[in-house]
Amino acid sequence: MNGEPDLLVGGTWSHASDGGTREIINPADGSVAATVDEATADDARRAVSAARTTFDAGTWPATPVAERSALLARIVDLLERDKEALARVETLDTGKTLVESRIDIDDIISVFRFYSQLVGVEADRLIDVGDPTVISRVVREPIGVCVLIAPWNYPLLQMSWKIAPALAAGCTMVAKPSEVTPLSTIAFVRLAEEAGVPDGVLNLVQGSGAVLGAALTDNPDVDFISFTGGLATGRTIAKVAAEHVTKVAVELGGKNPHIVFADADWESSVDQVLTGVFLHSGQVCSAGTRLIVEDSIADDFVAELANRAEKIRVGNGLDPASETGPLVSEQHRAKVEAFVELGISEGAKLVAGGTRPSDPALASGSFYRPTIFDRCDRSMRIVAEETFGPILTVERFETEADAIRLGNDTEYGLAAGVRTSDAARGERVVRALRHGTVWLNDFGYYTAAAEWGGFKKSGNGRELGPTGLAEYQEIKHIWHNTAPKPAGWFKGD
Ligand code: TXE
Repeated sequence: MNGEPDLLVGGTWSHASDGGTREIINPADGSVAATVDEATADDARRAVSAARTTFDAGTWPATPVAERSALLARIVDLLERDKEALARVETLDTGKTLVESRIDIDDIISVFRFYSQLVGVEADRLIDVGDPTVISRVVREPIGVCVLIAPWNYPLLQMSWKIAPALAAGCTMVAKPSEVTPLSTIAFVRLAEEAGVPDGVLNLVQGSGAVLGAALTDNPDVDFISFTGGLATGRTIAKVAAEHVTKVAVELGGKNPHIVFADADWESSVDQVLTGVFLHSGQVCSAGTRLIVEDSIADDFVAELANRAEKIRVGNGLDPASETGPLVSEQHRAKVEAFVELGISEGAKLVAGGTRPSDPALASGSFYRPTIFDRCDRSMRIVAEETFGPILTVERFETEADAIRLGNDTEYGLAAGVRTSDAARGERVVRALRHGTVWLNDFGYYTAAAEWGGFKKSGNGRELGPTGLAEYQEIKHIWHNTAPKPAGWFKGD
């Protein structure tokens, strides 16, 4: 970064093989936050090869579980030490408010702590095969070389959901942060090195998806690819991986319904519908971008949302007065603006936002105002597609069955929210929704101990929880006959 080498391959920091660099832009003001090395396809191959050699040497995969657990605990200590510095880097890079970045780092600490503890209690399984001379056991072994590809909205958080279980399982890995937001991952890898991660176990390259990402995924030496990002890229990666029969887990975002029944608590519903969609300017895979509200309260509810949305303080994430920051880049804002145009042309009724903020102090950043479209329906692309920006669409329903039908009427299935004071109805609806996480009278919360991932086109595989560790493990059945004798099948006479 800024002249320091940023690629870590086999324990050695180096510049890109062709000397290429990339400017990282601070989206709050358009300034250059840092210049980092831009790795090439050759660098990708070097990194995978280092991870392969380290894994095949056998020392790291055979490291006692207690040692790996202690390593993760040391990473937790260093994260605690560097919390504020890492949060500032994340804000500089993504634009999110410092408060949000601090929460990210706390969550990252929880993830490393969770896997540090979990890996120590994961046990093999003994099976009774009905023969006392046979020991049949099922053991878990590290899956091998992992390629970890993360997006730009929660750069280090998403990467930590991959690195922590991969280290816990005894894998080696190549981490590729998004080329838009690599800074916190570079800082983290330096920290992990200080914690004592052995050479070649955690390799780091950053650069474009088209060149570097493609070279990392199209490599027969890779055993597992864990990817978080857009649907189109996820499809591409799954196709490339299929060629090598490489295992893939993909988290591809969502178009998440937030269902509000008329009997829901008013104040927390208004508050959480707003937070659920406008936090981090809507750049959240689980953002509640589709409000599905009972017809009898819809007019009043939407009027209150619009009123409060107009008051949300958009600004530089480093300014404590800001409640939400800019979009991650000019290009991304252009995409969001195109969606707003589309919504208008599709006949949705704009009731809040719909423009850039007028404050001249924000003119050089990629800011966009919280935007609400009322009178939407499922035929509109603005309702069907992930906008990944501060855009809420409103649909109305009359019956519980309608609410469920609308909530499931999406090609995605990552997350959903339900709000009602009728507990029995709440339980019925959450069970009927086909989404990986469903909040009842809450929205957006998660814990490292519970699995995260999507149904349908939101992806496959799970992160976090025990399943998030199992993704990085192979299962082996060992059949040990302690008193071998001939099977006597072939007599040969
Ligand atoms: O993501 P990409 P983009 C959604 C959101 C957004 C859209 C596109 O709707 O507008 O995706 O965003 C790497 N082989 N989400 O284009 O391209 C890339 O370098 C291997 C939802 O920024 O998916 C980066 O590290 N890797 C999402 C990562 O993939 C490739 C969060 C994500 O980039 C690659 C972000 C390739 N061929 C966007 N092409 C979520 N699930 O939360 C790109 N990459």
